[in-house]
Amino acid sequence: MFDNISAKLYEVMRKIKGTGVITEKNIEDALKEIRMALLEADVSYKVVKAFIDSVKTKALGEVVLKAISPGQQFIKIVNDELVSFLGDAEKPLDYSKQPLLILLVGLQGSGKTTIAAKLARFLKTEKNFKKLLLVGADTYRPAAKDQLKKLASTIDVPFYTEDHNDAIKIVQNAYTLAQDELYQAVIFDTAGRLHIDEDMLAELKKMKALIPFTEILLVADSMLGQEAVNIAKGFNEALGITGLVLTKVDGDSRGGAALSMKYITAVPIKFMGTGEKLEKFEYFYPERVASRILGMGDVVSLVEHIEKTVAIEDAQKAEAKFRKANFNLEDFLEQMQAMKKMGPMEDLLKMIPGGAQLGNINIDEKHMKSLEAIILSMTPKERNHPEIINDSRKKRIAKGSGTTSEKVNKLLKQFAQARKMMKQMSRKKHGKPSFPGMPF
Ligand SMILES: Nc1nc2c(ncn2[C@@H]2O[C@H](COP(=O)(O)OP(=O)(O)O)[C@@H](O)[C@H]2O)c(=O)[nH]1
Ligand SMILES: [Mg+2]
Repeated sequence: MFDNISAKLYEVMRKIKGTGVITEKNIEDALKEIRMALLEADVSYKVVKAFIDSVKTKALGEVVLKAISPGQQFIKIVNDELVSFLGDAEKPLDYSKQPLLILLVGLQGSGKTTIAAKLARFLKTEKNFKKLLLVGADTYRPAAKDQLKKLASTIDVPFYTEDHNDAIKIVQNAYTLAQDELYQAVIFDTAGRLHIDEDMLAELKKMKALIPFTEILLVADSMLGQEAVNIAKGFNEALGITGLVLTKVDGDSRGGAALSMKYITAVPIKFMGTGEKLEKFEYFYPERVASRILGMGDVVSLVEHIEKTVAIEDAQKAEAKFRKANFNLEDFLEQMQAMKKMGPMEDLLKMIPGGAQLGNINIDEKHMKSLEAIILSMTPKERNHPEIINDSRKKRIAKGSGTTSEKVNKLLKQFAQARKMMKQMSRKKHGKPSFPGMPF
């Protein structure tokens, strides 16, 4: 799943990733392509519109246009919106009450019976449930009960059904049995139809009225296209589902159903079926899925990393000061320390797209450390007015920092040069701040 949409979005993101200056036009163009990619992946029109509008509002805000690396900031916004459209956090089952009563609903062939057995296996092996019951309440298809019975025996979980066609009676009796015998969890497999069908919904509604289900999970084939919306809506309006289970995620579906159904129902996608075998069952992690769709996990973590350590405002303040050319060694020290907080330069470089190829930009951390030591050995007055540093001060600073007078001299010279250049640049009112002659 998602391969197609992923390839398309990756291309859009790749184009915008390294963009140093971003305009409204860049954003509009990227959004147009994202819109196409989503529609081609069969995401519902309504959901595509909501998604694009939401990204647009955020992307045209101050943050992107003023960010240090706007292209990457934009990718982070798209990623965050994807996560939010897929559900903000994985929602496990509610284990607080026992017996855990799980009703599985969905169209015929969606994978309910398979999921019933997968869930039972999961509760047994991963959650250590000792007393589990699988209930065959699909009285619509002749072989349905047998199918579940066979699966139940392969995982050694008790199976319950009755030999008649009254599904409601079967469900009721199974519930009574679960209470009497203190079962910890009961999973009810029900009948589906090829389409949303009034009889089917009426039967399920009756079950819901009789039994206090902990979860009503809609099992849905991830191959569903535009009709996913109506199916999700139909089941949700009739039953008030508590979660979604996406099946056949291993297939070559385009992934649109996942985005659409979560948005339309506002209930979390709790699990995914990723194959016919019973162990092919996973939690649905919105973050992981979003990063698989975008293929830009690295960029997102880089932006998060930088956001965490250097507030954008701080960087802007420093930049403004630099432009005014009253940037002094105190500010220089602050900048260096802020960079240090971000972790080893090499790790940081690795996270920058293409950063691994920047091997020839040699950031000598030892050199940075000795520069820092020199500045730290200065008095605040010296840092603010480096011109007062005479030979005897130089000697004292060299001694304090464990360096030499020559090194102190070199730093002061480079700094004076940099400042001079900055003054010229700001007089011309252009040019990006940098540290000419400095190690970065
Ligand atoms: N590849 C794949 N096949 C699945 C998956 N889940 C179910 N199936 C297959 O889909 C078909 C219908 O599943 P079933 O559980 O009988 O659906 P139900 O009619 O809703 O009970 C069966 O052949 C299953 O083996 C899955 O996650 N991946
Ligand atoms: Mg079935």
